[in-house]
Amino acid sequence: MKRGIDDLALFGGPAAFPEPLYVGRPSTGDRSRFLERLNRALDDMWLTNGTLVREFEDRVAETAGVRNCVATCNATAALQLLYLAAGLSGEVVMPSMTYVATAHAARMAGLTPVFRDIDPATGCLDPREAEAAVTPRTAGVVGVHLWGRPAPVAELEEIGARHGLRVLFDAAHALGCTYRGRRVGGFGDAEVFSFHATKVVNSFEGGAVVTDDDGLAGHLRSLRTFGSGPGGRIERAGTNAKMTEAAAAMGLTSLEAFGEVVPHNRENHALYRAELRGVDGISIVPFDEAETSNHQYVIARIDEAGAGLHRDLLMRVLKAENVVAQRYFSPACHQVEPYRSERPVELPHTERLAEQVLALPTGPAVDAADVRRICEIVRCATASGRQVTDRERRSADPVPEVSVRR
Ligand code: T4K
Repeated sequence: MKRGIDDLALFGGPAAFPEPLYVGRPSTGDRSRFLERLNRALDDMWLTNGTLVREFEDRVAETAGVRNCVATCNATAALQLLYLAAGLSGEVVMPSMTYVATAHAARMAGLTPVFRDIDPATGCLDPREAEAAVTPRTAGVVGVHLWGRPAPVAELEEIGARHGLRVLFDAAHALGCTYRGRRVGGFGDAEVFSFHATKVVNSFEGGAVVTDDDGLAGHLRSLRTFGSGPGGRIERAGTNAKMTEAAAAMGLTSLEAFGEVVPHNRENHALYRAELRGVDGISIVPFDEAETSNHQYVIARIDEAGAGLHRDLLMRVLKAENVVAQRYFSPACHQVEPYRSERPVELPHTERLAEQVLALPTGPAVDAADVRRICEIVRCATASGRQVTDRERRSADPVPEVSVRR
């Protein structure tokens, strides 16, 4: 029990967990099914360019309700290929409140990311901000379904139509989520999923572009595979961004577990909200009850004025207890290099959110008892937030100089 701040591990109390509890423990599914698939690839001596990747692409397309899925080695590569295949040049407008991969992929494709502010109510790109950033140099708009909460799809699609822009979505967090009852995957020109180990469905590393545009999908397949076309003929410059058979074996197995993981995540999310309801300065970012979400992230907002301690200090309090929280996403993209130096911009809503967010552990490796314990630590730390802040500050202060009388 954490009754007072002396019980906190940061100040010498026993850690709440004997082993670290992480955000983003992989959902690996039924190991025997995975090994069966891996053995098949080994028996066939077919380790890449094989049937497991094609099967995985079919399953992902089915899950997202789209015609085409082009699987890649990771989502950053998928984004980069999409920017290229969409024929963009010049500027792309995007939120800064995202993982830096959204921006870096554009930059690596020769584009200039133009960051605009979020709607503080949703954390997603504010469409009015996005439209105000459109200039003759703008080639596209990128929406990000932050933490699985859908971007303002209709508004961004309208902006695209009004200005003749490509509209793309970074759906790295949003497999299985819906927008106005429709599954994420078929919006804009194309969307990109991530299957990184920490995602709700993982393929060790992996990503995919999904789209209903057959021409765009063909172009993406070619770019992913050395620029090759039908019969393996090289028809353009391309790269090697393929997914391996081992990755697809994990992807398929993890996808089979998806149906069980989501309700578990939903329960964890609801429990966090219930346990932290009414705690000053702490709120858990909610999901729209009218939509389906995969609930893969539990995002707490820590308002220092109410909680008495800063998000970073709460993170250290938790870390001492073996609870490894993550700042998804802080700093925001416009606050890091090269963007910070090259195109300084002030985005007050983004900066405020980035200062407050903390992703808490959830997923198949985290159960209700873990969530209750984590919330107990948060309640204990925030009940005496100012004392925790003062005590930590004192312990971090250099030893005061002793004046010596001569
Ligand atoms: N767009 C968005 C909006 C994204 O969030 C991302 C990636 C992308 C695009 C690009 O997707 P990918 O190219 O990665 O497919 C992570 C991931 O590397 C990254 O995929 C993810 N988003 C981002 C939000 O988080 P880190 O540096 O926080 O992850 P890492 O590897 O330190 O793992 C976090 C925690 O997860 C660890 O403390 C422990 C646990 N973990 C991690 C791994 C890899 C495990 O328990 N097992 C594992 O195997 O970036």
